[in-house]
Amino acid sequence: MDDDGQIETSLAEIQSFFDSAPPLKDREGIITKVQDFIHKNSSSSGIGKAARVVCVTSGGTTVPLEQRCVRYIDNFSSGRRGAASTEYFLEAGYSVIFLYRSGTCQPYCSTLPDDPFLNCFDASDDTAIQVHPSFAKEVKRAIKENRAAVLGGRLLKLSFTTIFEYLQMLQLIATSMNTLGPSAMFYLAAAVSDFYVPWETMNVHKIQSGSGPLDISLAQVPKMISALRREWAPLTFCISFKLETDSKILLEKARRALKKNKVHLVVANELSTRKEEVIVVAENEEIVVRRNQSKAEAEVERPLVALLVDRHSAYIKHSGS
Ligand code: 9Z3
Repeated sequence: MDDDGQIETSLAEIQSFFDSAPPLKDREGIITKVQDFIHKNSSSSGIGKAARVVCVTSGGTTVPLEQRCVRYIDNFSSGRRGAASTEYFLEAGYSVIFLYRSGTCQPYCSTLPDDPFLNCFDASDDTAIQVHPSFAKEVKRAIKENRAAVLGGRLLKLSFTTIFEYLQMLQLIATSMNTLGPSAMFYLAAAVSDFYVPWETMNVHKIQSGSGPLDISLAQVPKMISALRREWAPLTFCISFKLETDSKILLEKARRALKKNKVHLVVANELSTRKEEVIVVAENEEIVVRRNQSKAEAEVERPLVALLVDRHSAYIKHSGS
């Protein structure tokens, strides 16, 4: 047991999770995209200058209850934090692998309405569709910035839905990113399921409701952050997030996660105040980061990413690369 009262995750448990997971669709295609992206970014950085690449994870993972899934358990996350942070990392000169839950917030889209296709465009003229003037600035910015980042080879977007897809993709991204050494960073903002139904014990077909209350047993998802740190990408700079709803236990849990998983920093946040402030927990200090409250549109991710970029620079310097 560790000091969180949890049983320490063994590599055997992790292997058995992956062995029993349904195969990742288009695994080879994803590997090629990731490797090409990393290769392109490491060779374009110039002699003696290490490319900075960050993997931002974003959104919540689902736990299917049936193999032909009709019902699932979800983890809360709008993906707003991951999408906004991606914009600030790109602005700071990083290349970003944005590993996001399908259907959640996207970079450069936060100022658009939920259904931009219907609200931003005007089709009253029969010959052409036009952007509604009140959204022209936002739409232009989203298209321009997104296109520049994706076509410029600095933003790779990969989507997941289930916990199985997320962890398989994270593993393959991590092992590839380790080749970049200390100049690679993980920013693990996705809300990851703690419990799941193992694939082999899962109903194949839709669970029938005729037989009374549903009784399902959930297994614990092996703690993959420590595998990422120890096995998959030990050379990289790693930041995890700790989310709680009870502010009284938040810091203690974040400190334990820092120690247990041996990550470099833990960003602690409480659900109801997560857009206002976060606390960055390091080994010897805890830094409160707040959004600039004098500006309505200011986001906490701007000062947060600035602080993390600074800490990452110190890590790179210290590692001698
Ligand atoms: C976070 O704590 C993120 O900051 C939020 C962002 C999910 C709260 P939104 O997407 O919210 O902007 O709506 N992410 C990590 C949550 C998590 O599952 N952490 C695990 C834990 O707390 C560790 S991996 O135990």
